[in-house]
Amino acid sequence: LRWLTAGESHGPALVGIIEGVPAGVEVSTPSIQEALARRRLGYGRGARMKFEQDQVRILGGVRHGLTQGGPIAIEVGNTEWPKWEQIMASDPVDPEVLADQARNAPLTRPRPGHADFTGMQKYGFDEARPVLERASARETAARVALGAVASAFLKELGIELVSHTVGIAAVNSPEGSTLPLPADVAALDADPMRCFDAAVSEAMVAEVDAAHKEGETLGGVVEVLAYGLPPGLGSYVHWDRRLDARLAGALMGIQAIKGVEVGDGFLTASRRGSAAHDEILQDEEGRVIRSGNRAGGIEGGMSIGEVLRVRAAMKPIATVPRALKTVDVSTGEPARAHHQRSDVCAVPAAGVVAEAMVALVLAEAVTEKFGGDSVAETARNLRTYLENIPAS
Ligand code: EPS
Repeated sequence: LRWLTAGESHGPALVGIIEGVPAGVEVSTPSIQEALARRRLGYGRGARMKFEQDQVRILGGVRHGLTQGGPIAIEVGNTEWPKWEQIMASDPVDPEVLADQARNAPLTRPRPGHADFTGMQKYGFDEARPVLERASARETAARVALGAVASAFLKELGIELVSHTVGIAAVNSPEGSTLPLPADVAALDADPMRCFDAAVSEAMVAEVDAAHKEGETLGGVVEVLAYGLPPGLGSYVHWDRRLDARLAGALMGIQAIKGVEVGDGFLTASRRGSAAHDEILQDEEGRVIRSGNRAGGIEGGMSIGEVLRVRAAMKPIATVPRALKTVDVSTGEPARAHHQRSDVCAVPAAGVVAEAMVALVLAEAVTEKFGGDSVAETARNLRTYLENIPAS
């Protein structure tokens, strides 16, 4: 499986291409549109989330609602494009036309914490527009569209994903809280913070309101759970085949993510060995069970057949209304970072993006292990494998 996205934040569209998805997976424009709508959820987003629409067009790889085995191309059009048609035009534009556009003013006061400054140095730009256009988390819309395809494939194999917010700034769900199940997704999507605990969610909303009033932005922690994974996805035989390594890389590849944890992660480091691991036991019928899931569903770089549990920590958004100190690169003088508008907090959306990234990694691991040119063949291979592995 391989995939790629292209496009800019204020360009005409984002495009995603995914290759290696077997034939016969149910995918349709409404199903992708629905996935994208979930990314727009969450209390604390800025005005842009309201007026801008994601317009989905499947350009290839799907026929009459089913994948065909070839590369799948999805366009996520941006309804705001007419406002940016000249500024973001692919072809040269008359400089006089551009000079009239306030939106085109050079962005010479890079934001600390953003790709702005180093991106300008690296690519040789004299202002930050070209950097932020591609660095923008708007690009995650294309990933969510591709993630929807990966999730649909996984679902046909009985693998279902859930994402939720577990922390906003210092407001956290208590350790060991009940995990949401696939049946809880609708309730999570209906919660303003996509948090499973109503009281914690309320405190999170209050935290966002307080930050908004003070011109601040907030980060937080999201968790992704995968139910129904067979044991043996990924491998211990080489570092880059480890499922946890691949998940960590994928999650760190989301804009603004600064930390990733598998299972109890950092907490496990503070425990003694006897309290850190999930003991292997047998139930009354002799089936192997675990005493818990502190490992988060992965041991030795492989899924173990328990619920997968990974977390990602997002830093506060770099476009801080209470603008931070920077240097104006056009004058070399100290200045305040540019700021027009921003989200206070995009953590609930980051959960949906993290879910898409986990789906893409798992879909890849599944195709590696079970192959199959049609989803029926993949399912058959999975079934045969499960029937033949030692259960105890
Ligand atoms: C983003 C900044 C904001 C977000 C944008 C990502 O855009 P702007 O600076 O134009 O207000 O709204 O996210 C989206 C448009 C989206 O669809 O998620 C950033 O700097 O990453």
